[in-house]
Amino acid sequence: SMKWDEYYDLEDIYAWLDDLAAKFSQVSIIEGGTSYEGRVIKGIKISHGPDRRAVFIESGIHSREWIAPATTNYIINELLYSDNEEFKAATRDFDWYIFPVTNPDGYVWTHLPEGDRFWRKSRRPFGDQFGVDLNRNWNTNWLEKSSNLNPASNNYAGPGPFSEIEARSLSAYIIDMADKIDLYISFHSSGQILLLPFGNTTDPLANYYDAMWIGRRAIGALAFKHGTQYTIGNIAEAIYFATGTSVDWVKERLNIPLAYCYELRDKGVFGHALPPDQIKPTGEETMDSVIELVHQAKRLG
Ligand code: 0X9
Ligand code: ZN
Repeated sequence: SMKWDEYYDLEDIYAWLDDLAAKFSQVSIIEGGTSYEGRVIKGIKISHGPDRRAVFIESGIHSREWIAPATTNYIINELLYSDNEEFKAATRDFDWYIFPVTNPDGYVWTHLPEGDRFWRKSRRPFGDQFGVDLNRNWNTNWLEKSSNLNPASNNYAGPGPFSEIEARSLSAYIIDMADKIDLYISFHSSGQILLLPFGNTTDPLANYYDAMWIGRRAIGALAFKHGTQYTIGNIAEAIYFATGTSVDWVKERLNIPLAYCYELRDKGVFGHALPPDQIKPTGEETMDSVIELVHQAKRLG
């Protein structure tokens, strides 16, 4: 089982997911595709019965944002082990599709001694450069904002939309079950911001006011636990214009009712080097906000 006082490498996370699938009849291993270096994008499905609507969670598309997979793992653990009646109801009421590490090659590279702790992209070589920003590679307004065609850049969008096997195969997985998804969550760090689509325009999405109202409730629930303050807004108004992102793609192409991207802790102190003693409080507060999102998804559904 996981302790919440350290960050785990890919091997340990995948072994833990395998253990859960062996232990719980409601848990099965799912595969969101393969990485350039041949690793499985491994996830779990939690299902307490047929014909349920779904919650979809992905994290780790930016490999240096270690708190994102750690928080996803914390949520998985709560869904399966918590005695909290609200958490148990949320686990039972939906099918959960959860991929903690959607950029496994990058994540491994951030853990290797000869690697780079602050590597953001995938690891596919382009000449003497490496990697695509996998959160610029989705087929939605590709290459328009905070993106470029320079493989040396941290925002290299790739040679074309869905040119990268990680984004392409995960998107294919999502398409196959899209009509089940009521709530889609992408975890990133940092900045303590809850983001709504879209990143290409400040114009409000169709259900902007509902999504903002629900998001405000979620960051209220989050703050209640440890006092952590989040801001909220669409990607373009809350941070910067960015296109080719997963959340924009699920909203624009698949019309998922509720789609959010969290920029987790912190706000300008440690950034991606968030100390491990913040894993547990980040997990706790984020779980509370996810439960609020699930309540609202259920009310809408
Ligand atoms: O620039 C990004 O890709 C994200 N910020 S980060 O500092 N984590 O790199 C924000 C983009 C909006 N997020 C999603 N659409 N998922
Ligand atoms: Zn990120």
